[in-house]
Amino acid sequence: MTDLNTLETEILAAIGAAGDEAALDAVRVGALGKKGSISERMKTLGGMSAEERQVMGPALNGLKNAVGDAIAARKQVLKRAAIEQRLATEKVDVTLPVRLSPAEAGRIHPISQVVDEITAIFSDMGFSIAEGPDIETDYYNFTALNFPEGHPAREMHDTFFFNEKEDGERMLLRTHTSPVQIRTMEAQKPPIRIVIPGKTYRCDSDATHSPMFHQLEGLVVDKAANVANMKWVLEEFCKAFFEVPSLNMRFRPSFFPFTEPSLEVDIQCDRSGSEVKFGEGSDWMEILGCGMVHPNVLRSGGLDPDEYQGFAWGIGIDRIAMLKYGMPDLRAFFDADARWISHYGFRPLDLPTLFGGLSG
Ligand code: 2NL
Repeated sequence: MTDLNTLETEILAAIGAAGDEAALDAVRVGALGKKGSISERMKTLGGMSAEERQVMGPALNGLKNAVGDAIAARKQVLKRAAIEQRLATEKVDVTLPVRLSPAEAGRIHPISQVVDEITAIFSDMGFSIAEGPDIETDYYNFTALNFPEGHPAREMHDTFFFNEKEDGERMLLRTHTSPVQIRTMEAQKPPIRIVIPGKTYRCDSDATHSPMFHQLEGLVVDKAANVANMKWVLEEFCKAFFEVPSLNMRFRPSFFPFTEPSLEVDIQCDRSGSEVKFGEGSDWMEILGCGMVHPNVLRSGGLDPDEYQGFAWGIGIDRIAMLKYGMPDLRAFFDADARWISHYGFRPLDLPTLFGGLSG
């Protein structure tokens, strides 16, 4: 009997120590399974004397029931503990904001946004969008645009050249988007009304210059396209882009090899506050360059300057994106920093249109 008491104490201690249902089941098998400690003792009842059996039978049965009850009770405790544990760890905070899908969380880069805004404005005026290769020939980048061989303006562009090819020709990274206009004039007859957004390259790098930058040029060629038409187009563009109802502009004489006359355009602004405001104030800011297409450039495009004339302009996209959206450092555009893009980026489904608003 003391043997049974010891066994009971041991088994009940093991039940109390079982930390999960698997451990508890191992204790059950060890005691009540086919070869369990209690079952093995049950098997010895047959070989006992009748008197012995009368004592040991009820004692073993009692032990078996006590162990069975203790296991059942412990099982309940463990089950409840497992549920409590899951409730604690799998708790869902229903007050948290819904996590956005990747498509909704993605952001449009301010440069793409500004290109979309500008092309929306010019599309509305009847312009088409044209594109061309980033890697160009010297002819399309310079010669066709009235940069004579050996002219200092070629040096001013800080061009990235590739190694000479076998035939001695040197390809380059276009320094402006103007080669696309030459290719368009070669390929289609006037009237031409195109805008050309794209990447451009010059060997220059500091807080306000990046070796890869973005330009948007425009070209109109027709029998009577003139400076007054150009001023109207550019004024309408500036009002639409800066989202102001009226704007004073100033045209100053300048020089570009591909235009004659050449003009630089300033727009009225107010710099007295912490940010620049457009359409008001007494300051001026340079915004773009433009001019009447040089007769030599029309000839390069296969057009007779006695029959056709045109105007063109070029805008630095990066600079006007910084101006419109108050971004202080050009280099952040190309850092690929997810925190920057989530702050300055635009929602992908808010496409800029003139009827729905450009910048939302
Ligand atoms: C600027 C000035 C300009 C053009 C670009 C152009 C192209 C052809 C013919 C004539 Cl094919 N002109 N483009 C004209 C005037 C100015 O850009 O300061 N851009 C940032």
